[in-house]
Amino acid sequence: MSRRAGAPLLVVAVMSLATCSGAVAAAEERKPRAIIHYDAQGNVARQEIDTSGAGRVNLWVYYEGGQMVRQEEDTVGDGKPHLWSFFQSGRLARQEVDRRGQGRPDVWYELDATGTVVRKSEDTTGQGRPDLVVQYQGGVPARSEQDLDGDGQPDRILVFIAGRLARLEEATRRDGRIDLWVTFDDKGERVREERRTPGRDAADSVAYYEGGVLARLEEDPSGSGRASRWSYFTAGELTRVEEDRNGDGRPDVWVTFAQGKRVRQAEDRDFAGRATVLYYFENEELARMEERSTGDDGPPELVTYYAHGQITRKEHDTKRAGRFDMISYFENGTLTRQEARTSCPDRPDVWVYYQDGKRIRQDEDHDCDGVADVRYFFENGSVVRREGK
Ligand SMILES: [Ca+2]
Ligand SMILES: [Ca+2]
Ligand SMILES: [Ca+2]
Repeated sequence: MSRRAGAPLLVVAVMSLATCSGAVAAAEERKPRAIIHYDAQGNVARQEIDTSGAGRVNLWVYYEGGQMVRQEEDTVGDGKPHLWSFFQSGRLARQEVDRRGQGRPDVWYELDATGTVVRKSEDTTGQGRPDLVVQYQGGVPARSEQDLDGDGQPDRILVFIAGRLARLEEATRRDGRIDLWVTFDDKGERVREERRTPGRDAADSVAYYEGGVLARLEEDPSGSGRASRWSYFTAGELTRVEEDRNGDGRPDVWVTFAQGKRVRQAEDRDFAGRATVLYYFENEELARMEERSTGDDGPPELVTYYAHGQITRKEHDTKRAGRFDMISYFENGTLTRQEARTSCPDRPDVWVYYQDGKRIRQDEDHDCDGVADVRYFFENGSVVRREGK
């Protein structure tokens, strides 16, 4: 039940959202040819049209009850349709596009009564089913959902405001449960990033960005429900870390970084609200430890020096008089010598020598002239000889 058309037919323009065929413009000049199929009632059932006069059908138009319901268009010239347009009551309602050339649609559009896209589904992986769904409002994206592991559950949700990305939600474990929330400013730059284990009330971490660059990170590494580590960044580089070790919400460890390396660590060991132990690092190796009962600003009572992980010297203010009255020297980490100020005002007057960690000799200056007057010799901890006055 078909007959050849005697004259070129009016070709219905395909409202292509995804492709621009140009077929309509070319149709008039190249003398399109069409075959019209009729149904039993004499209504047009189908048209097969060669819109470009290239000798090959590239547009198929289907009718039901005399009304156009579908167009199929070969947009690449291989004789097969790659764009499907569906009509309802004469208006374009849906379109499907074969972008990958697999002979089946991989992008699906839904349009509202004004011809504006309201929903786009896309098969981005060629699996044959959509993994990305974008909802539009006023012709611009409002929300998208993407299934990143092909299990049919969306793992990444994007929320757009006035067409620009405002928020990202993601199930980073790909189990369909959101555990990452990212917000963006009106320049599209990341401002806040929260990670939270599904089922937990409190965040595992919250990162704050300035100008799109990480500025502060708050973490709850122990899962206590409250942040206990705060990291601060300048121009994206870590400069300071504060930690709360006793869970009172206030930091008691302060770590300072320079060029990304730890240079100083202050600790409030007895949670008294002040740093009593300070570590200084050189090339990330411990170089000095200061202990001060009065806190960060007070004079240290004990300073210990280190080289390559071994103790080399200790300076001790045993009387808390504001000056070191006992200095201990170490070799290969073992105590070898001590100098003490006991009664002379401005110089040491007792010298103790050690071998294998044991005291072997003690010199004492009794008249403060800097010269020892008495020497004691030890064996196994006991005086065995005395020299001098
Ligand atoms: Ca998934
Ligand atoms: Ca604390
Ligand atoms: Ca003397």
